Amino acid sequence: MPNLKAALLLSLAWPLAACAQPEEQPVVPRSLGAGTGGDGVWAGSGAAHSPTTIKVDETAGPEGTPAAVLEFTFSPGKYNYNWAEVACGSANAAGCVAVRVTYKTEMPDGFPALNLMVRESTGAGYWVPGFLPPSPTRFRTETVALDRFAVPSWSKDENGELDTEQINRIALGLETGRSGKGRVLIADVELVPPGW
Ligand SMILES: [Ca+2]
Repeated sequence: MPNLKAALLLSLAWPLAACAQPEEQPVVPRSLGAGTGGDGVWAGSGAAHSPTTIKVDETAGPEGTPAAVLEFTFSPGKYNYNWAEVACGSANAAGCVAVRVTYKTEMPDGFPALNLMVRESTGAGYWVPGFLPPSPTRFRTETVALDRFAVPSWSKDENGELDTEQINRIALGLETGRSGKGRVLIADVELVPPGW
């Protein structure tokens, strides 16, 4: 049955060939390595009076999966802010239409919803402030369309357009005048193509 054998070989080889195309447009959501950051890198930052760290905990995610854990101490009487940022690494954001985040929060009552931001390689930031509600009891997944993102007053974009092929970092974080210690557990950040 040589034809059947050839057909089988073809059906096996085709997906491999498809994966080998380096500049494929995304067809399914691209996870940035789930909680581990994959080949991207997690970085934590914040105001000097808002000390913030981030590390990957191999079992802090849903059902014992990895999560990036942002841990912070916000000072009384100050305007506090921080960011947990992951690099896209080899995940190509070109053509994506949304960012999907799976997260859980452990922070004092009254703390605000989280900010979500994408950054271009130009340095321009686009964000949706105060959009991800606290989720203290379970991991929550939110999908945020890129057309909701806008340039904040403290950033600028020379061409005034969010260029998806230039997105190389995604960040979420908090800003508040409130004080206290808390954690944000991030189980996944995904680049979402049309239809998902
Ligand atoms: Ca731009």
